[in-house]
Amino acid sequence: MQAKVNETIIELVCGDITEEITDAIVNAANERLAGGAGVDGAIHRAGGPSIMAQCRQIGSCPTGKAVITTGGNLKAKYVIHTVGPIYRGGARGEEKLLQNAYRNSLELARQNGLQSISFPAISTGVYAYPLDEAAKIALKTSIEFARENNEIKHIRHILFSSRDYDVFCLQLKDLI
Ligand code: AR6
Repeated sequence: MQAKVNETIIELVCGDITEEITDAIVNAANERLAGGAGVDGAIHRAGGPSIMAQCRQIGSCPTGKAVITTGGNLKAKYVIHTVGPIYRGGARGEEKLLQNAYRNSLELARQNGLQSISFPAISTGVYAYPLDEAAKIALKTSIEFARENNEIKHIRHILFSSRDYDVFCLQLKDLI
């Protein structure tokens, strides 16, 4: 499913983010940039050791912020590593932090002259963010960014299961 917002196509896809050919893919990392399970593990495995070497140089990334490395062996030229919040009930600023993770990743892509970016469903795995709420924040932030900026032409949200894809589709229909 896709929607056009000004000059930007926002697209939902069911698939594996390591296969993406966008300028950047986004990693759902941890603050230590230490690698881990889930999409983080998959990106480092597919991208090879040069990505971790750059992460070590950078050192860390606070929750809600984003940093950029090259894409190593991936088809994408860059990996933007962001850190979503750990969900602890919703009253600890999680919504704002998740919004910041998307927003700062998009901003970093724009600053680097990138035109296309692929996101996983940040925080919805190990970090346990409820999927429908996380989907709404992800898509609202993408739509807002596309309304305010026209440099990024393609924002893709890559969902790892058909259930996640269906939840994102429902939220996108609600928002456009
Ligand atoms: N392509 C697309 N999406 C994927 C892939 C893939 N190859 N693999 C998993 N997902 P998670 P988080 C989905 O746990 O919740 C790590 O250990 C997955 O199904 O990867 O932000 C980090 O080091 C889920 O929908 O990230 C951190 O410590 C989504 O990606 C912590 O987990 C996010 O799940 C971050 O937790």
